[in-house]
Amino acid sequence: MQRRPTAADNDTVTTRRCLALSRRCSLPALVGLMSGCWFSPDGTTPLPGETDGETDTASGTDSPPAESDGDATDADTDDGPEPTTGPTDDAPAVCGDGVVEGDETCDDGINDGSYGGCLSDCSALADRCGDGVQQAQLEACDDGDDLDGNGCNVDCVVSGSLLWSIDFDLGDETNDQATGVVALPDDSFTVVGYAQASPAASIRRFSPEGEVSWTLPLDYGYPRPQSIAYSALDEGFSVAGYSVPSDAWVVGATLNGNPTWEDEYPADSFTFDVAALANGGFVAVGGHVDLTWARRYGSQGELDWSVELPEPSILTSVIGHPDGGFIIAGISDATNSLWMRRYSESNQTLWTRDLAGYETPGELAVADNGSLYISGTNWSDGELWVLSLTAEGIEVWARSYAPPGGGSTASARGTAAAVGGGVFVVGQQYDVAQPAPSDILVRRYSAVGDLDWQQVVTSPYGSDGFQLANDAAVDSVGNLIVVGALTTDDGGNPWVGKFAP
Ligand SMILES: [Ca+2]
Ligand SMILES: [Ca+2]
Ligand SMILES: [Ca+2]
Repeated sequence: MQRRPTAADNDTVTTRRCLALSRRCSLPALVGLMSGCWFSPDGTTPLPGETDGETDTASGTDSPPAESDGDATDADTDDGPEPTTGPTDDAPAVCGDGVVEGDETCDDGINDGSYGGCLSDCSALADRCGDGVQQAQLEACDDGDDLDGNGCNVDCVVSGSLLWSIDFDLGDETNDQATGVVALPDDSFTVVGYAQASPAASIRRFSPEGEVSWTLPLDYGYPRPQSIAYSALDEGFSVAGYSVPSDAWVVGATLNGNPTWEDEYPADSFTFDVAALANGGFVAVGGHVDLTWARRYGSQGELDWSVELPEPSILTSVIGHPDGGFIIAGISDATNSLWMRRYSESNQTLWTRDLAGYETPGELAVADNGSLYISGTNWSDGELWVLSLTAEGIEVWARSYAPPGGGSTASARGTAAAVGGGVFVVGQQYDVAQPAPSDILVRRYSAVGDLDWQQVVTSPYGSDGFQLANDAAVDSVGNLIVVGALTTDDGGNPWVGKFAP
């Protein structure tokens, strides 16, 4: 996952906003924007959200690239004047030549004042996304800052907007559901799911717009795929799950959906999660009657390492860490608490934590800086919880949520780190005030634990049925892809929705 640009990355952020605008801009206008789209019209007042320390860098005053590498001997071989890369100070600026120079704030070569462009005298940018003013026909919002998730995003889309959603048949008309999703570097994504009452189960790859690229059936009796991981290094997937009644398996597949390897276990086993490792390969977690286990695989599915643990009682999640190691989490029945352990790249235990008060943990997530998130459900209180931890497993903050109204409950099933900080938690909401037995719940928390936004998704079919989210993934520009299930006119279907961050 790419790092979300920060305020320190003005050039990167500028490029992104301008690219977001490019759908509405001519190329010359875009070129003009690239050099100036972060600046207030008068060039003096910081935009809302800018701090005084964030100085302008694109007012046509960028220094030309250093002419030498600092080697003082350059002077010995070049007695002439230093070459210039642009007009000299005494050359008159020409508004309309497509070059930002002199006192010009912008110059896109057209300068007709149209949206996203430049005024006719090159003195200021025209109306645009990022100017802090909403142009009603063109922008859903515009808060002028460089933050996603705080109500209005950098592309002038309302934070948390459901950009699109789809559902599809998996073979029968009962409660089919999608259980896992992973985003790929090109912002396509891959979903696993299964049919409740038939052997149908599959891996399905979608384009960023939600069109199916391919489907790979999973043929393991009555399979219950639980999780999918993607390794960019190995250019392949791994899917973990089990088959009814209970045979655990972990399988590999190529980028094109061809099966490559598989690992199966004896009866009475379950596999709940699989994760890709920073330096290639995968780790899966599961368990059987008396033991839980973690198994580490190489890129071709070779078993590199495994461990069996008498405690915790169930391992529900595993996530790779940027340092090459991984973290596993589960439930300790003995203490009814959250159990976590971090391993190094060489499979050495770095720490183990047992945290009381967090029942039924769901999924782990890791931020780009290596800090951790996990969410879960305290069923006894009818509330979901989310926990922010340092990479050493020290609690930073914790939040819980239950819908208003006695008898309403919320549960968390999926966790995904937001680009630039913060975390998404997805799950299910039973709201006694609503007709549906349950709806899809999506919440975004900031890096310090504030609720940025929440969405509750009901069935577009007008059904009062059963909706839930099982998993979530974040693509390279920060969009959130959520998978789960939806009640339709002809039964339950796997559901996929894409949300603006
Ligand atoms: Ca010019
Ligand atoms: Ca605007
Ligand atoms: Ca914003």
